[in-house]
Amino acid sequence: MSENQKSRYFWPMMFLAAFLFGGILWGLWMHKLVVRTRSYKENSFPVPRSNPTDTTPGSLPTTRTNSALPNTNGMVWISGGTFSMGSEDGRPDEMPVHQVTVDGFWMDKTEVSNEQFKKFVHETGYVTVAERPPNPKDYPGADPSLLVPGSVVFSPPDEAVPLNDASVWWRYVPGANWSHPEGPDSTIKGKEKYPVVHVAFEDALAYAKWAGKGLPTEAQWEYAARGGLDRQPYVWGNEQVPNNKWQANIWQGHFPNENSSADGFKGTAPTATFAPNGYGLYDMAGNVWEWCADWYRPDYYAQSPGKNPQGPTDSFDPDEPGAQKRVQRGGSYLCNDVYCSGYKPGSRMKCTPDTGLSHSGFRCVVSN
Ligand SMILES: [Ca+2]
Ligand SMILES: [Ca+2]
Repeated sequence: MSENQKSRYFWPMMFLAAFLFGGILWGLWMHKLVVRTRSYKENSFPVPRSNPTDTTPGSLPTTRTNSALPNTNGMVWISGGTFSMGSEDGRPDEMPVHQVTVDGFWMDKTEVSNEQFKKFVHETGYVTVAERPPNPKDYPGADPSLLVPGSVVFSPPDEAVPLNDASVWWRYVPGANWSHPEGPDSTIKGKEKYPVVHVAFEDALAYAKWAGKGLPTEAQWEYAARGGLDRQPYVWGNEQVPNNKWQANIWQGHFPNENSSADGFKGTAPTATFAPNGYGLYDMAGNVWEWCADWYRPDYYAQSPGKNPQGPTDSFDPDEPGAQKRVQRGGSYLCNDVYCSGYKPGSRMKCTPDTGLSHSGFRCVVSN
């Protein structure tokens, strides 16, 4: 190549080299960008990639699960942290107070409402436990004429009664269920924002799966209920009725025959009527009980792991040794300090999974 030719091709060659070098740099930059975006997506709030395909026996066919990803509208992000779980002055199953760490999770701001549950039922055709005929095998010796669909409704006596026999104020009502809470002649019309009731554990689980969510562990529930307060007796602080204003829908008066409804509500209240706790969650005290995912054991706190406890692997209730029970939390409109302090954040309740009462509801979470 002559000197002239070299000179003629110098600048085109330089442009070509610069172009190729620039292309390589651009490729590397794009690769880094893609890797960084992927990493961000994977490490930020976990969105389940698909809905659960398993179903509750005898309830949801697989073709009826919701194809939508969980919708976190109406939920609050609860940042992870460590808290003192249990209480020093409660019942023995609330002890020992122990340190528990939970990862962050989303939680419904409110109890699941009638209108939310109705949407689930309409989309899936789900039939709740209370709407199914009881299986005679589960009730040996029972009068077959009594084995009809129904649920247990609070039916207060007119006079004061001893508090050692709950059957005096609970009554099995044929035809009572989530859409007919007091019995076949009752309705939820006009009660769309009220919490759904008569929900058995498997009903709550079926709803949660449909929504792409889950039920809270007992530790998640208590951590959330405390709203950032440390070892306080109430979810709002240490005074039961600050400024003479009731902070939750519980019971005032002599239980179970006198309900003064000083808090404004004789039965359930619309969700989010009372002020939220420190995390923006409503009705973590009172209104309706809320199912948790855990089995119940009174001795669990003595052996519970310190991080994200999932509950014991089996259930035991010394009050009813033959029955397997799940945990419920938060108390209901039937709680008062004489009979039931279940509305306090450390208080624990247990219930057989097939039991839905006129004060049993739930809320959901989305966990990692
Ligand atoms: Ca009340
Ligand atoms: Ca509640």
